[in-house]
Amino acid sequence: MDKPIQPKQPLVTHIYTADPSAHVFEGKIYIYPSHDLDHDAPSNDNGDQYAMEDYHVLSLDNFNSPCVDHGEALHLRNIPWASQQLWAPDAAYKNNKYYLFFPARDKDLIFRIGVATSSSPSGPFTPEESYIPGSFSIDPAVFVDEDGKSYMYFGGLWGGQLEKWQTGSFVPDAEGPALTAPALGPRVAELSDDMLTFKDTPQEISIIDKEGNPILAGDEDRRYFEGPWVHKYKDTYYLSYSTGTTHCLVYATSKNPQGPFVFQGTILTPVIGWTTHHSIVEFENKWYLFYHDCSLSNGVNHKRSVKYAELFYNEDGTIQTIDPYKD
Ligand code: FUB
Repeated sequence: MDKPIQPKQPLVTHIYTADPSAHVFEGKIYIYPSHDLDHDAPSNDNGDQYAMEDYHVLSLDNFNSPCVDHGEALHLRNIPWASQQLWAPDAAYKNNKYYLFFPARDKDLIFRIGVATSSSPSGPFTPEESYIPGSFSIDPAVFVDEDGKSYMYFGGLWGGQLEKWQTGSFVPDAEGPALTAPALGPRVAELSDDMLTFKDTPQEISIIDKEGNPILAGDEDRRYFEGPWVHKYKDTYYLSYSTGTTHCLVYATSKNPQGPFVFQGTILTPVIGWTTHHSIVEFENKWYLFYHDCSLSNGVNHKRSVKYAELFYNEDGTIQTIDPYKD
């Protein structure tokens, strides 16, 4: 019989998995990861080595149970508008349906965000004919608020192409802002009731320090890079994300799901591997961080494995920093 999963250990070892988005659906924990390919192509800053072609959904009955791989839930070949690179996905439940949101490059090699639907949280998912109109860049994370409104947060620098959208259209040669200028923020868009389109043009989220000043592009310990996630704890919205070049998961808080968000601190110190990407979920009154590292592949950046750790809040709502390699 399969063994129960252990904290800070790979959830599965038969495939490489990354970018976990965890949700509680139908009383179980479902994890929507990227499925890293086991190839030996060279790496570059554009992320070409992240050449993923399909998604598998994982689930846990609870934290004492083995992890189930439900098999292929969606393949690139079945997505009419996409050409390559199925990067970090997320999922949501609404209207008695499950929605899988995912980034991929379109036929012009521009990253867009697509959606696919299923009657089951484990798929298979049927993609829409085209990507979400007005979508761009990578790393969609969908937060369904208590009032029923749904928001998609997205965006990533470098290979994620966010720098190229500063004017509102795609400018292939565009660079990021000067190091002394405000950093680019993730984007947020409210989703339509059918979850298939944006209600409005996506807006840039502002991340500020406790004095109200914008976090600057040169502040690599705090500025937004990629991998947004939003959760709510005691009436406060927490926006957490990767700092990319400094390899931390950090967070900022707000009383409004669209910000501005005030920078607070670090959730996870660097893992083995270049990327760090996560989700935060409540299950049976405890909170958990799902994340990935490259320990199983001995440090190969594009061969990652999803793990989890329990997450603790302090009395004032701040999050205790997790060291991925300490018990
Ligand atoms: O998995 C490909 C990319 O790596 C994701 O979209 C980023 O967040 C980073 O984890």
